[in-house]
Amino acid sequence: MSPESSDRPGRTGTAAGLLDGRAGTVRTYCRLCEAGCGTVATVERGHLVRLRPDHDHAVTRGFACNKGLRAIDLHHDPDRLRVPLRREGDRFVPVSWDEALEEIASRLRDVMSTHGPRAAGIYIGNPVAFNALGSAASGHFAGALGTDRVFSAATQDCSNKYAVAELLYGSPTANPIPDLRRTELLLVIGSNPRVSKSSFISVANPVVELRRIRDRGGRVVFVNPVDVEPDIGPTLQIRPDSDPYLLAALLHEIHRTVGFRPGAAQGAVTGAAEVAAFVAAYSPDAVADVVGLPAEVIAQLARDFAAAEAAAIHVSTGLNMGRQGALAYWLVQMLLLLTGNLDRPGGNYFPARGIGARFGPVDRTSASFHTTRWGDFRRAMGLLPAALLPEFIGAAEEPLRALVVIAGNPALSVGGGPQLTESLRSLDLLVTIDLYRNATGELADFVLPATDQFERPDLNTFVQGIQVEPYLQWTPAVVEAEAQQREEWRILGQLLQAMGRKALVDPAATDALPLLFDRALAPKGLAVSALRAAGGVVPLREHGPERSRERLGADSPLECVPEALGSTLARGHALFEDLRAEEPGRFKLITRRTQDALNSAMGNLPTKRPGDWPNPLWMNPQDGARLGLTPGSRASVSNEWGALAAEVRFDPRLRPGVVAMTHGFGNAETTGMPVARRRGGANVNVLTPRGPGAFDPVSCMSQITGIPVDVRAEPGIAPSPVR
Ligand SMILES: Nc1nc2c(c(=O)[nH]1)N[C@H]1C(S)=C(S)[C@@H](COP(=O)(O)OP(=O)(O)OC[C@H]3O[C@@H](n4cnc5c(=O)[nH]c(N)nc54)[C@H](O)[C@@H]3O)O[C@H]1N2
Ligand SMILES: Nc1nc2c(c(=O)[nH]1)N[C@H]1C(S)=C(S)[C@@H](COP(=O)(O)OP(=O)(O)OC[C@H]3O[C@@H](n4cnc5c(=O)[nH]c(N)nc54)[C@H](O)[C@@H]3O)O[C@H]1N2
Ligand code: SF4
Ligand SMILES: [Mo]
Repeated sequence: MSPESSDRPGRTGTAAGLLDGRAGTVRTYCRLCEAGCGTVATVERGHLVRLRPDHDHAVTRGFACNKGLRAIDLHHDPDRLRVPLRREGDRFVPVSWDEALEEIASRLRDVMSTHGPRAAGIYIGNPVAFNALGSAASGHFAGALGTDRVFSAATQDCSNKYAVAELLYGSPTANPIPDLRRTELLLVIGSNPRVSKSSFISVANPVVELRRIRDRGGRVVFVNPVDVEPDIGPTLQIRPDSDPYLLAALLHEIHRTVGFRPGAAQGAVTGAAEVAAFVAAYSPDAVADVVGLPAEVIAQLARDFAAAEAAAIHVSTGLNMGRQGALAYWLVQMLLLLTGNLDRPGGNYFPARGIGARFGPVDRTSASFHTTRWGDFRRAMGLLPAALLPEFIGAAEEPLRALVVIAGNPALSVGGGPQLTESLRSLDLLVTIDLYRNATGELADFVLPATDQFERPDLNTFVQGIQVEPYLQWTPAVVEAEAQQREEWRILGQLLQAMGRKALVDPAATDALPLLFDRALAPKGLAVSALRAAGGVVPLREHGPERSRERLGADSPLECVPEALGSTLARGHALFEDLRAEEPGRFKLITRRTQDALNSAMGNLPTKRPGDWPNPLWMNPQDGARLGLTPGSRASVSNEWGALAAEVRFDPRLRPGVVAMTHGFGNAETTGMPVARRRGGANVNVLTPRGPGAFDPVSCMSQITGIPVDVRAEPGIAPSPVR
């Protein structure tokens, strides 16, 4: 049978019959980032021909970025996967779905019957978050296999938030967002909203929101090694990976001057004295050198924060990805809580949500840590540290032998470089489910073609609880898959069935969304059919921030220092001494995103300047001059973990001593993405710490920013793209 012959199951929720009067257009929304911008797709004869912003969208109001609108190019990329592929030696050959599913199921069964269910695991990539059915099915898949070996991109970007939210507020997804529309003073820590639109806050045009704060007389202060938005507000150009100590000093100074004053709205709070005891050592003077900011500036910010009628904080990956993302995020919560800015208009609050947060019993004791041969850690959302992937694969006892990667690219997104590549290659079975045969797929035994955002019905579940203007949105599949691509939930369900296990939803189901989500929507008096009848978008009744924690259903009283955080605080004290003892001259490598990239996912799209090195090493011109480097010249960057060569670019907005690179590149071996392969670029994660000690034990978050590196002029190393 030709693998191109269509054997896809019947599907509904497609756009047929939904083309809404304006002939041939379908209202949908972008699933590339958390802004979730409404879009309108034009369909002609079953093909997607145009994508534009949805000007009639009640919330996103016609905003969409260049990257989101290029999702149509991803959709049409001729290098996209069309059929299942099986490795045969060095080649990938097309196979039928039946053959692929049967063989994968049989090999998984073999591995698990010989070595136990924990020999199998999954890695859940970032795009799964924007895929309601795919998310539910991925979690279910691991459970149905009986394995707890679950890895995810979340330990590269946000598991510190999950961990702290769970310990403080009772649910990993209870993360209070800043009240942008009412705040007087907003701290934006470790985020570049212009480029990334940020994370853990969902708003279509964050730069405009921030500008409005300034325009109505409020203040926005950035904390970032890069002067990110000079026109909107000043940046405290902090030394990378030192955020916890700036936050501790703010609390120290507030405690010393006006005292801690939790607001009445927060209900009972216990443990404030323990917070005071933790921050006692961190006066602005004591931290000034470590954070690289003058003590007076820190003290002034503390006074301003305490005096503001309402102050709020937004933190993102620049803070999450340091060595102590959980400590820093906990200090942020303490700063909000102990100045009365949690649950207050203009402060941070828990927005209304169309689907409730999950509260379960939380073990807040130190007994909730797992003891392993690679150190103790606590699993937020059940995740294992991705920084330990090679350790799990190479373990002497109970090694991981089979891995299913769902919409992810750990080979480039996780620290490890060649060592990680080799261990992924050494697996008995590696399966990827993706739009491309990406760098990870290149190492796989099977590569399975997934539908993209235009080829599946969906519900904006992931952004519930982080939206500035809360709403639910349903979208139909805009078009049917042109070749044999299938939805992740169907693939995972079919695999389970082939193994004689129960799928989450029958993979033959024609309308899975209501089966899975109607019950969750019922408390709001909604159902998928109601969203559909309303044209897709249903704004939720606007709730003010007052008593938002209570409304969320969180348990009280709020305990500031759950026992499980004890070791995090102790580690914080120890790492302060480490930072003080650090040799001063060494560069720190930080993260950086660019307008036209989305992690590694858009790397195969042609660019305007194809000859350009896609991820240069950015540095302050002063540093460049000191090292004898000029824009366009070549540098080598190295540390104990690895080395790479890159082209140099200058950016005076960077703090001297700090260099920055974008991740997601380094596709020299990725034959499945020929355009990305020709573009070149280096995998910055060869420099990222990995293994024991390279993650935050309370959250399993990897350290990805603030990495010590040596930088040298290297005229001998050619960074030019492979041809
Ligand atoms: N050095 C460094 N490393 C980083 C970061 C950093 O800033 N610096 N950032 C980190 C962050 S924030 C994240 S989120 C992780 C990302 O980590 P990953 O999720 O592992 O990597 P991505 O590059 O996002 O890969 C996503 C893959 O999903 C595929 N895909 C896209 N849409 C779909 C779909 O609908 N279905 C399926 N099945 N596949 C799809 C894409 O083709 C791509 O191959 O990387 C992290 N790594
Ligand atoms: N164009 C584009 N948009 C994206 C993505 C993309 O790859 N490209 N990725 C999406 C994803 S998966 C995510 S998670 C979000 C992330 O959204 P953001 O978290 O806003 O990500 P970045 O733009 O990388 O901004 C991080 C900022 O932290 C700063 N920083 C680095 N190290 C430190 C530090 O130690 N301390 C402090 N205080 N700051 C530091 C960096 O200079 C940078 O300005 O973006 C999403 N949107
Ligand atoms: S901001 Fe994010 S959600 Fe909006 S169009 Fe761009 S990528 Fe898509
Ligand atoms: Mo991310």
